Amino acid sequence: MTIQTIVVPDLGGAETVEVIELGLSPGDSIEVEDSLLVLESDKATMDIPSPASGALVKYLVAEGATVKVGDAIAEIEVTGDAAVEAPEVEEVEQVAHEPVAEVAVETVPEPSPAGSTERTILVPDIGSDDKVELIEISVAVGDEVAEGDTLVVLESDKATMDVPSTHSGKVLKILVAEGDKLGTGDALALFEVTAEAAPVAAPAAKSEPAASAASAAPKAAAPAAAPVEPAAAAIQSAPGQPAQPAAVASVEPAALSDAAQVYAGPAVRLIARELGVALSEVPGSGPRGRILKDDVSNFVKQVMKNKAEPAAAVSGGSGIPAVPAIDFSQFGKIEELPMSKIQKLTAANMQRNWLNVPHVTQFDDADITELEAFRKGLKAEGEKRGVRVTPVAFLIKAIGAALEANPEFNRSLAADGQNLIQKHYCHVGMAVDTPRGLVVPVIRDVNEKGIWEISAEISLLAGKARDGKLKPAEMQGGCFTLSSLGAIGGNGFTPIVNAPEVGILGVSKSQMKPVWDGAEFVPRLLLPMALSYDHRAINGGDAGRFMTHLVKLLSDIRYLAL
Ligand code: CAO
Repeated sequence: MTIQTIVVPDLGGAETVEVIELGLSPGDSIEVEDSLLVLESDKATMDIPSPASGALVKYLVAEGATVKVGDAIAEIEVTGDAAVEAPEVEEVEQVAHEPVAEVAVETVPEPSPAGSTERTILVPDIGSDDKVELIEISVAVGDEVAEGDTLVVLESDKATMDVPSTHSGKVLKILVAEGDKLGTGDALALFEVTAEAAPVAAPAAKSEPAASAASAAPKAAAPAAAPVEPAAAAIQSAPGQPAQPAAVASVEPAALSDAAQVYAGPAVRLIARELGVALSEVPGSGPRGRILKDDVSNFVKQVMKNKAEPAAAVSGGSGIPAVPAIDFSQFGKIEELPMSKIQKLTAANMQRNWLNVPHVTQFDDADITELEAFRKGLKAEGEKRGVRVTPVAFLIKAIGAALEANPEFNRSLAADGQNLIQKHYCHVGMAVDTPRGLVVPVIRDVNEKGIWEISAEISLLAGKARDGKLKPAEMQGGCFTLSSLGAIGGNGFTPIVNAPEVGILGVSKSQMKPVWDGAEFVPRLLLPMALSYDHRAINGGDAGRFMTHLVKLLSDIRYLAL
């Protein structure tokens, strides 16, 4: 039995790296080249593969530890003939890093009749004779590309490389397709380069001969190593970390596809491709949101489960036939009005909530005769305080109390569709009708506030909403929504639940109506209310109790003081 200690290999410039993924458990068997652990410098993510077959004895470091060249990181028990002798540094170096190159893009000038310079952009020296796969073309014909913008993304089985442009100019022709296997010197694209950028041709392959397999990957991250700076490859830059300036920082997010933007190592990308998983849809649980192998397998499990149990999934609603497009001009004069951003968001949210939430709406009237008499009595004091008290303030106060007494309504379905999140705070959203569309500012901690304070916040938030001055934070965190059309009119309506909340109260215009008191009809002011709820989280009984409680609070506001 040979125990071999694995040490941090030559990092080619980076002084220290962080241990970001320990993928095995002691005793796990491992084959040559299987990833032992993942290290990350501020520029590159590196799988450290095993130099031999065997089993992991133990890791000598923890996730998050900072290590440097030569530090011992793991022990493996080597089996059979595959035992590798010390010194391990060299052994590990030889297998640890895929040659991912100082990717200096070589260009070939072409004669141009128009006087502009056409250049063919070639795959740079990738430090290996092996072909690597082109997984992403980040530009299109006709694009004006700035120097440093990513042209394509290449991927070997160990590393992903952004290949940036050494020139500013216009893409005349793309000479490759996604999935192509490319090697050093293969033509990538034809450019019409702009005058000032033309001289930057970088025969990097010649001035910096192909790096050895042992050192190429880390060096790709070291600015000093690349003879033509903008051409250096950005390998898997971590979100939130300083990326290689010329390679990634200048790339507009829209110019990169999901594949290039996600934060995942090469091994994870390989698995994702094999399984047909779009990494952009996979939530990463690693440091700084890095996507781990487990994240991919959990994602696949969840997708399979959702297929098997569609009713349990929180999202869905696919497979519904689209409404056919119609040319309305055949019926008369029309004009096309652009939707505001808020209108588009509202449309998307409403459709999502309507499709995903099994709605039930329950109706009742609250007798607000006394409430209104009391509210009107507050008018003089309100004027002194500069606060206008409308029925909405009482409704929000009553909703807070009803949520506290009926905690089922202060929940959300967890994203897995298997759990409920009980909230122990009480923030109520208020739908506000604005010229740009519907917005829902949130009044926080309503149970800790009185009618004056709530009234002042209603005025403030409704004003900000109408002026388009609401901050995103002021529209987040709602537990339940109130939609009041009382000032506008109507007998009733069925509001759509503002998921992931599970309930919404729609209030219409109060009206004097004759009410039988057991002896005679008496005139009472009745407020029509409609409570829509998510029947996955709320039962009819819960809703009945919530509504009855609300009616009681509004019909006799002394209960609000209890
Ligand atoms: N019945 C009768 N009168 C009512 C009432 C009701 N249910 N609710 C409010 N009113 C009265 C108020 O008392 C006020 O009259 P007074 O000044 O005489 O007291 C008047 O209507 C105007 O009230 P308001 O609308 O200015 O103020 P508010 O606090 O009642 O409402 C807000 C604030 C933001 C809820 C409201 O302005 C608004 O935007 N409502 C629309 C919400 C909406 O669009 N919902 C639909 C969403 S789903 O598409």
